[in-house]
Amino acid sequence: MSAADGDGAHTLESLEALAVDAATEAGGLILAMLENADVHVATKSSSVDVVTNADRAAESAIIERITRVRSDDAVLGEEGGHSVSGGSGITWVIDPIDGTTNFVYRIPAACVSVAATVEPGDERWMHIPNSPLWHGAPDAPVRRTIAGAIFNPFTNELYRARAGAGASRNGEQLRMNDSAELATALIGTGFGYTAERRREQAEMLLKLLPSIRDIRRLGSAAYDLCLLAQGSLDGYYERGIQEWDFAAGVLIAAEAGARIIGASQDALPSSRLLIAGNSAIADALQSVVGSLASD
Ligand code: LIP
Repeated sequence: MSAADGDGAHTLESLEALAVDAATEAGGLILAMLENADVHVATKSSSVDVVTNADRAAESAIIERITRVRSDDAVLGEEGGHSVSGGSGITWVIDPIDGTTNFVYRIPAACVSVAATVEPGDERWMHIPNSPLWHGAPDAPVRRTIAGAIFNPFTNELYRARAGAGASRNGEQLRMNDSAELATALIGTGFGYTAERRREQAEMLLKLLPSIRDIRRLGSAAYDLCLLAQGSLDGYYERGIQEWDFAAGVLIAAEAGARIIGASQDALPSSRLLIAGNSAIADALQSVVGSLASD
């Protein structure tokens, strides 16, 4: 069934509503666990790459909520939760807590991110409004987000979007800044968990910092992209984030007017490098840091 027909539009709305329900329910769960001192911390790729039982509980709750009503969909979760595709063409990309370090330190910049994505060539979804906003990674499938939600339970901020229908925060339509000057731009970014990755990111920062207003490192890519969408950042770039960190945020930012680009004119936004901003800022960021993002 094409998403362009009435049923298709209804389907987009239902996908967005399901993302909202799953993200807000999981946000309530993790906040309750934190308030009940029921959060236990472990590590993953390094001693500073943390994961908690709240991440895993939230991911399980999100997957159960989605597959209960859409059993044919596939799911990819940061903490390993997944469901094999039943042929619907939809893959849900989930970060149960984006900004886990902030969550553990009780810094109010941690979000639940839920995105419904499709892959190229699936006729059922090729008629969706808005320019194709494909993202991919050198070693991951190319996909496009068609509906998504990001919920910050600390601030009770719900960001939501579906392709072609704009983006909102708590019901207020969002429009990003149209400032064109990199020299006065406030730019968000983030850093990885290994020394090698951080050296690369520091090199990028060293090259960019003298040319901008300032950097903001909030610790959640999903939240960075929402702040861009609402005009609280003028641009964002990061090397090394995963699809679950950005899958919902790129749609929310794009529906608020952002361009989402990669390391070069012919590179998709991906874990190699993701850049977001209005056209002038995105191009300027790419010209400064793009060449430093090796494969
Ligand atoms: C985080 C990203 C952030 C990045 C952090 C971390 P996590 O995701 O959202 O932008 O700078 O290093 O990867 O690990 O908290 O889900």
